[in-house]
Amino acid sequence: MQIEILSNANSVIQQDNYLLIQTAEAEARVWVYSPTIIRVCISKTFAQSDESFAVIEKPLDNFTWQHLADIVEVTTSAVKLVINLKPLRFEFFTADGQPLSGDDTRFGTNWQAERVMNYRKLYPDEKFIGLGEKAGDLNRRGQNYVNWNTDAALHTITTDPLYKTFPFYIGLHSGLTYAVFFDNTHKSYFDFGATTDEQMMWFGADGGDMDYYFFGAQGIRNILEDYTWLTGRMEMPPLWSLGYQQCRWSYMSANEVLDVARKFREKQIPADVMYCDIDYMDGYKIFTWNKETFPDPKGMVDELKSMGFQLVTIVDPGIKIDENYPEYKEGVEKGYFATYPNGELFTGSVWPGRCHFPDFLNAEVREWWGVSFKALADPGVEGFWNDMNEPAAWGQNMPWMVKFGDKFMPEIRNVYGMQMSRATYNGTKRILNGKRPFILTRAAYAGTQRYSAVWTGDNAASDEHLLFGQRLVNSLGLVGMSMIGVDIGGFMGNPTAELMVRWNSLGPYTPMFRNHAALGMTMREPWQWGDDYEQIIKKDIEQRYKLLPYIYSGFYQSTKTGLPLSRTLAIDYTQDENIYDTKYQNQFLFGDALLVAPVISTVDHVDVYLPAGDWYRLNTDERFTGNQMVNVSCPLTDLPVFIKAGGIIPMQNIIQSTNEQGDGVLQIHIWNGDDTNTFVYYEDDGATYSYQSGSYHKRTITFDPQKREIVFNPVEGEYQSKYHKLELVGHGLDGVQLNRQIDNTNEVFAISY
Ligand code: MIG
Repeated sequence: MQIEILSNANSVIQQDNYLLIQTAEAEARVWVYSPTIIRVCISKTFAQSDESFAVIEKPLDNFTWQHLADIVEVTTSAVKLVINLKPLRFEFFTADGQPLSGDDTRFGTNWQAERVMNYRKLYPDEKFIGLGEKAGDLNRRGQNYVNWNTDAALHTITTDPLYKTFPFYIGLHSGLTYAVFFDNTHKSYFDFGATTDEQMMWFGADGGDMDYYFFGAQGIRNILEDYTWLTGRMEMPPLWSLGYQQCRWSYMSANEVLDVARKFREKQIPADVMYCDIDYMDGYKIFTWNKETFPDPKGMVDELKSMGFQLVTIVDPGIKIDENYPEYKEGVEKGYFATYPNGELFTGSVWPGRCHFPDFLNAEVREWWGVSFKALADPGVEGFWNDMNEPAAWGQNMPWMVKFGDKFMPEIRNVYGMQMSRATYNGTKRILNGKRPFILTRAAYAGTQRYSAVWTGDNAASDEHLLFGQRLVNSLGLVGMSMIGVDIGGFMGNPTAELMVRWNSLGPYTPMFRNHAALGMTMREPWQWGDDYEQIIKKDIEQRYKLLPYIYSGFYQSTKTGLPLSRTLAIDYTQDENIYDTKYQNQFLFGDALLVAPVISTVDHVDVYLPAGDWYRLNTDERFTGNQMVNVSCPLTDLPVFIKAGGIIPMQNIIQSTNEQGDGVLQIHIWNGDDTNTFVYYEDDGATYSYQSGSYHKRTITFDPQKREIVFNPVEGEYQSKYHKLELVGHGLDGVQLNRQIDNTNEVFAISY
């Protein structure tokens, strides 16, 4: 095999809205998408259509560039791209000339046959974060990774690859930030200085183009806003999906599902969601129900709904080969399944036995798949869980000759799951007639936030997985995802009661709060752990329900800015070295005001790092000074959770499900601080898309501790808040009494204390 290194440019012209640069072996194109986003695509072919599964925005119509001897400069108000023509290399600077990131001048972009790579300069102090669901530390410096969506059953905390592909990383050096999104669906590789003698970092893929977007915004919040502008943001999730979710593989019958749901109500433990894993189906045939064990799906869902529960059902991609199965027959007739190159249908074995696999890359197939959900939606299901979509089959691998339209497996594997969730989302959105479906997927590619929530797959019931899971959630938050869950309790293995309790205490601060367990594992419901522990878990779940107004507002922020709900401290404390310390790297902000330190189940004291500012312990209101490590107690009843001084948190009374009206009082908790702080409160009907046409209730709350004043700014939107009273609750006000109730009117008003 030979190596070809991108050589001298022999022509540079502007064509339409891009710069076209030719070398002997390839062609480079440069587009400007915004002042902070520049795309470079280096290709040998440019034959294929310029389609992306991730990107939803278009480049600008024009941009500024100049040709100076052996250099071309593309400049925006924020970024300068210097293109060296001999040989062709790209380097990005801030507008005032500070180097951000560039090609290694010797090797730049190069090829080994179809494999394409980009070698880049590595700065001595450079750190890397991102890539989403990846093992290893928050700072990925010195690590290398592969993207190849895999059913990573039995994975450990070092397994790579896992289920998802997000080829997006953020680089940090010299007090600057930048990011790169490598939009390539082939098997891809990222080496953050693992093996290059501290000289280079590199990324590449087995095929396709060197097609990347460079982000030059300063500050990680701005980078996330740009990245999610380019690849899209989530829509508001149905409110019920933010309640407590109870899953297991499997509740084996309608009676069992109903019994568990009833028990939550009897015990007054709040919950919103029950799940049906694969055993609800007839012989694992997708879009069917087992007639013996689930004889009356509508009756079951009706009864669940009457108790304030929603049901989520699982679907896998594999369609069973069975002449009496309409989905099979129709799929074959219409040519909807993946084939071998000779046109024969590809067959793989999964739960149903021998199966064919829908070609979700085909719009007509997505349409067909979407409509099929009537079998689940008609009886009332509104949540759809997409599993095994790496895609998985027994033996894990699928022949690389398997074809999806005109593309082969190696090129589409990393987007298959995303396209399945796209089909599921668009289809069920239509069927539900204006109600928000809830979609959950295991496999994903950049942009999946537009369609679906994700969970981190088959973790294990251990303390190290508890911490690892949090790291995955935090890292997924750096790639556009916000609605993220881990199997609380651990999927494989049986947790100790203490681990179960501890993990549930992290649940309120996990974007998606779902308990799940594998087949054959001990039962995991909150009442399986003895009375005392049941009471602790109950309190944790209640905490989730109290926080829902805050959490819902946090998701609103995700829909507008791409900022995730669970935020690694790297987002706001980027330059603080301590937060990358492996001891503190799992800590995160949950929304604007809360700092959470995940803790294993076997300790009752833990070191927590509090970054700059003052902090209050949630359960005691004890005030701490930041910028230091503190050793705090952490009994199973009290996970270390802190509130940023000046923090504003809207809460509500404890309800048993999001269906319940509650007492109509929105509590506004504030914690004393030094600086003025604001919180954007957001509410809508929690169920439909009418918020997109003005039916929402949004207001900025400003807390000025110096003036001792809280201002409720005018309400925007036409939705009438379900809270008719506001109750102000002060913390850390040195004995000053703030607590009072007032009417929740839509006009501006101020409360002084
Ligand atoms: O081969 O549907 O990750 O959550 O319970 C295992 C059964 C298939 C894997 C999922 C897991 C689910 C299980 N599934």
